Amino acid sequence: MFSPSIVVILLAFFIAPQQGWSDEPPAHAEMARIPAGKYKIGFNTDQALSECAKHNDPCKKKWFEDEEPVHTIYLNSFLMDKFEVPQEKFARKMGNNPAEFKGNDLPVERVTWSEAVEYCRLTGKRLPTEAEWEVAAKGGKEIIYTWGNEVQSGKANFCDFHCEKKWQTKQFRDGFKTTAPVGSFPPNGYGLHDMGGNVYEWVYDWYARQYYGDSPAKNPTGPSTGRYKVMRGGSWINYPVGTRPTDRTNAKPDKRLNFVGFRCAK
Ligand SMILES: [Ca+2]
Ligand SMILES: [Ca+2]
Repeated sequence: MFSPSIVVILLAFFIAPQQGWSDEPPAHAEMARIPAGKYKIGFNTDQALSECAKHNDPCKKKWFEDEEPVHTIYLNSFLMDKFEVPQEKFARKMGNNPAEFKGNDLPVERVTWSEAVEYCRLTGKRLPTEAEWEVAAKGGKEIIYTWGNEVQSGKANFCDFHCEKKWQTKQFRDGFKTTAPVGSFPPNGYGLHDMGGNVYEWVYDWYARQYYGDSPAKNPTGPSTGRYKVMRGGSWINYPVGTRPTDRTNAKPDKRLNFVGFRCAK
């Protein structure tokens, strides 16, 4: 039998780490592992168009054509940050905070692609590839949005009732006019927050409109060159349909946009 003092010591052993938790948790607590395997990526254009038209007008087919064809790829296992990079962490590592909407827990935005690459490098990580990002965003499920198949209030930060843009989707309320503190909405199937909405996220790949038609079947890393970099996941400024895991968008890598941030992979 354990003596009472041993029980006390054992209890102290189990309780102490939580009381003495440092403000820098180990990497595994900040990241989720996405298993190696075959994954379906891409989306049907007509389905995307009808999904858009359920809640918004106008909707244009050309916005969604780059998500075709749906195809299967193989990915090695990787780690993904659970949160968009918040301003406090970015500023501490980079010595500046380019964000327009200021707040320690708000996601950094107005960050260039190169700055995102540099931040990830300094933290021993890298930007995810476009394919990794899409697979991670789906959370291991075949669903239209990161949370399921229907747009709902309280699942992601998009251009809702509070959003002061003329294309706001008034019938939904997420509570945020612009950016929300990272992790304000429930995680997806892999434990990742804000993969849909809040800020777009830069990924590693150059953008090519037809890339899903000719990408390699194993660990695709994008075209070898280009003018635009891919950003993913939609943001506070978008229709809900823009927050789907399969939505593909792009911008020049030196652009500073108040709706584009990033997260790192490893
Ligand atoms: Ca919003
Ligand atoms: Ca996001």
